[in-house]
Amino acid sequence: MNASEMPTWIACLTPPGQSALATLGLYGPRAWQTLRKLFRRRSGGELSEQPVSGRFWLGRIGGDVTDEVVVAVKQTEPAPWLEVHSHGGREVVRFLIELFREQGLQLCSWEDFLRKTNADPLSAEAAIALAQATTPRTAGILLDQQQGALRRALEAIQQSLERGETAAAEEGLKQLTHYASVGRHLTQPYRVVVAGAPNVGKSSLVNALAGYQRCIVAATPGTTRDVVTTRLALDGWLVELADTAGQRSEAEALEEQGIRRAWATAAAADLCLWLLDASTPP
Ligand SMILES: Nc1nc2c(ncn2[C@@H]2O[C@H](COP(=O)(O)OP(=O)(O)OP(=O)(O)O)[C@@H](O)[C@H]2O)c(=O)[nH]1
Ligand SMILES: [Mg+2]
Repeated sequence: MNASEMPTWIACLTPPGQSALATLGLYGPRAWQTLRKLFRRRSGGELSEQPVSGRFWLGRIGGDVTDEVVVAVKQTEPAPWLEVHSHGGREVVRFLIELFREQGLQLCSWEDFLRKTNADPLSAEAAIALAQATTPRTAGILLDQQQGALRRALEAIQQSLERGETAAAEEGLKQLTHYASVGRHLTQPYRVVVAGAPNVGKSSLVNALAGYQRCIVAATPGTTRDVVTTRLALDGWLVELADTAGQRSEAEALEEQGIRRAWATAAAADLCLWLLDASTPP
């Protein structure tokens, strides 16, 4: 499909709900002409016939009802890519999207919008993952990925192969494989299960690490029955701690259910901490 045949897309790039501002993205061959039709510059006069990359304007969009917006041209090639910064809130966003859809623009999700506007699919996926980053450390790594870190590593391996340097290529691939599981944890937490016999202090340890009383602590063995999870950042990485029921053989039916859940959670975990009471022999 050549550039003039492709559809023109619109997406809301900011989360739905209450906020002062919202941003709409427009991308495709008809984006600029449609904006020119609907937008009135505050200083008067028409927008130029062709978009100019890096320029922005203040004005209004609408008919009887209008919203004050800032429009920006992010890119002009291979097709115009624009942003409209409007007031926030579901209704203003809905009203603006409808105006553009009446002009033939097609609505897509913000994830698809990133995929359409990013020439490099790896960069698009990194930008989507960045929206889920929960710590400055993981956000920093994802920003680096979005700016092409993985692509550069793959290109370096390819160049080694083209030069016949198979050992260097193999080393590069080994490093990438090593980082694969780390990459998964940029958006998914490390799952750490705290397990052990009843009353050894599992819930107390989870509370100490969480910094608040997340779990019930009591002197009675068998206090924790269900799996209780807590998310926290350790050294800049997201960790989900799971407190579990104490493991013992002579448990009544309810406690036994908790023990089965504890085993299942431990089996799916990245790490299982088995806690022992240091004051009694194991
Ligand atoms: N002396 C001492 N007591 C502790 C320590 N950690 C926890 N306790 C006490 O040990 C008892 C049991 O603590 P919990 O944290 O509820 O133990 P648990 O392993 O979660 O117990 P269950 O949920 O019943 O399996 C409570 O009375 C705690 O105050 C510790 O490091 N030293
Ligand atoms: Mg407990």
